Amino acid sequence: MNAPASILDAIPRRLHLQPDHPLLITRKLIESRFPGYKTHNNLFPIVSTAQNFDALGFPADHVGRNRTDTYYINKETVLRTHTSAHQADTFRANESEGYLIAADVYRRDAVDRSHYPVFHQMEGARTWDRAQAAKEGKSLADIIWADVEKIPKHDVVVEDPNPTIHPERNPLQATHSADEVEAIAAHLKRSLEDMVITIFNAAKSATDAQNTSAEPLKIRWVEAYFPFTSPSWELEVWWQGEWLEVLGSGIVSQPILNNASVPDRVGWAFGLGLERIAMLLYSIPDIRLFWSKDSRFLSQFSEQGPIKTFVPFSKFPACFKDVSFWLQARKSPAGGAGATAAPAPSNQPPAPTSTSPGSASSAIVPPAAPAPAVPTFHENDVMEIAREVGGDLIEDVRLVDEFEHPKTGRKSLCYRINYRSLERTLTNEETNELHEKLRAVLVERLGVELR
Ligand code: FA5
Ligand code: MG
Repeated sequence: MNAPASILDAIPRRLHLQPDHPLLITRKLIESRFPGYKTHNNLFPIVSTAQNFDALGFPADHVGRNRTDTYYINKETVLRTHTSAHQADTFRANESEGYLIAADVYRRDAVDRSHYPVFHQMEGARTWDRAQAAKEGKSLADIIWADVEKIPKHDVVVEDPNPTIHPERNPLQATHSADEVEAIAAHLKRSLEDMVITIFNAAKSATDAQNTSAEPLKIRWVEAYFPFTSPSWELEVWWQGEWLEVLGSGIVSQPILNNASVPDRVGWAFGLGLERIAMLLYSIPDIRLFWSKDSRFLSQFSEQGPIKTFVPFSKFPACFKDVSFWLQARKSPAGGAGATAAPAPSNQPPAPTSTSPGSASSAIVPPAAPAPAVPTFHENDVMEIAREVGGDLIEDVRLVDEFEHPKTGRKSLCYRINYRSLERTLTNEETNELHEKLRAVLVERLGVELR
């Protein structure tokens, strides 16, 4: 069990079900663009590793399974890391051609304005029945193209430079035809573009109403990889000067459908970050705000009436503090006479980051055969300790310096912690106290040596 109290406390919050909460309003707005899709908003957050990983084809050594990335309740039970944990069961129930699942998900991850260890995803999927098409004497691709025509058209220019199928980067599955996949991909992309454009237009009318200038919408599709879809894509939106990833998607791996006893069905699935979409919709600048119980936040949102841009109640000052430490192994319990720890591994490439779910942060991985006494350092541990100690008073945690001692080979890291409350000005004593505590917990848990 590696879930701290701060995470367990979030489980009953269920923000996507709270009346007038921006995540509920965002969820409903998205649902309205998928008429006829069956919605599930009450699925229990604790799932088996079989549901979260195995059923989706995650290899046994996938980084997403690590305790550095995932909260375990016990060896075979986790807090779901994504709504895809419910794909197999929902396909098996086979209640509808399309479904949407909104739920809270949990990940050890980076700490910044767009990442939070508890967030909300919406999963969507749409499948078609090949056997039914054959019975009707129609081509499945033609049936799907006819459905594509039913999705509202738009005139936004979307960057989508890559071919739908790429033999190495984004391959066709063995049992699929290129014609079918082109049609399914068009249905997927048009559906999700319609959703994002709807959100953007609602946001734009909100800002226009307040007479501020809004930037034109810029969106793009990029190739992606997931163990449970192929080909796969991510959709990104230009937001406050950066590309913000809002969702992952792709053609559902056929073994998932086969194992769910619906081998005749083929289709697409996506998973989006509800907070990311709500941030676009309301111009909410920081993901921590969704957890606020402050009425100055909550009173700004209503299910009735038009969307109104969020007005930050005030910008309170930030306070940056750095912490530098040597990576160092814990002394062995046997206590080998003050045994100085072996140097942390160096010159290792960062762990792969495009793997999903999670892992936006880099890991400093041990050599192929790690010396057993050296605990692996993972940046997510720093992130979590920061959240635990500072809670929502920490806005951002960033690695600002890395240094390797030329003689000893020991490695030193420096993290910059940005303390800022969303609700008030922090006092110096308060931030100093938090920072001292943070330093102590880093030593205690990670066995690092402060510089
Ligand atoms: C997934 O979780 C896949 N299950 C999505 C998927 C579903 C792909 C079905 C294919 C088919 P990913 O890890 O990229 O993918 O997360 C999906 C979205 O969740 C991201 O695009 C982002 O919008 C949001 N997200 C991810 N991590 C965080 C975080 N720490 N805080 C807030 N939002 C996040
Ligand atoms: Mg992703």
